[in-house]
Amino acid sequence: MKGLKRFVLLVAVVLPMSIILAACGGESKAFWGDVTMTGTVTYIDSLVIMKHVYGELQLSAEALARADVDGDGFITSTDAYLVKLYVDGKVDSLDPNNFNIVWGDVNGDGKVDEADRTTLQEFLNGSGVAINKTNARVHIGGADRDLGGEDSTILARYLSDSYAWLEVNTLPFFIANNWVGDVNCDGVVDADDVAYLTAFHAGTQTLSLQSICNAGVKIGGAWQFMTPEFLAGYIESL
Ligand SMILES: [Ca+2]
Ligand SMILES: [Ca+2]
Ligand SMILES: [Ca+2]
Repeated sequence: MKGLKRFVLLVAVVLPMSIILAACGGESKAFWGDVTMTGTVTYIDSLVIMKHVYGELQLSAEALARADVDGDGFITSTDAYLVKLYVDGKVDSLDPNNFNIVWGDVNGDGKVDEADRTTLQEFLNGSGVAINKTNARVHIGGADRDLGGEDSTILARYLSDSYAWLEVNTLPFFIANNWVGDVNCDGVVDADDVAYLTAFHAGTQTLSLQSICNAGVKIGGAWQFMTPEFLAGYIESL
């Protein structure tokens, strides 16, 4: 009962107040995506959402409200991915009211059909046709990359009913524990990953969502990124 009261209080008071504060306070205080409640949105928020998705931590009620950045009512890898895109400067806002993602709707007409596959193919062939790049990015695994053949393949499989929904391919990708430390996502954990992580900590390397997961480590009860020294020690212990 106590827990329920607390939840109701959170929803009734804290959440609306946060929204009002966010609305009044402009960009000074992050709300959407800031699940760690530090006031800013970073890759750590993306990591924490992924850890929630895979049951490695349980987000609080307020964190849950902040995490559903695509506004579909569920916390999924899509939310973590959008937070990452925001940190990378590839989307302007994490307010679900500000953007309406329709995965696979490459041409932005509100529906997903054969025309989207044709448009994506034209884009990939360098025709210069304008597309909705967020909608088009249906393959979100692997290292950071441009739109490519994987997106086209997945869209084709969806249109031919081989896939029940777009993004289904992303889920198995994030589960394997043996990816720990494989920061550059090449399938092995070695000195190259230390170099990659060093570049990330120096601010010269962005991380893919998979990299973010692979670089995460729980220290002192909180998820954070490995330091290059930590990773080097981990590799030594293998
Ligand atoms: Ca969501
Ligand atoms: Ca379309
Ligand atoms: Ca590696």
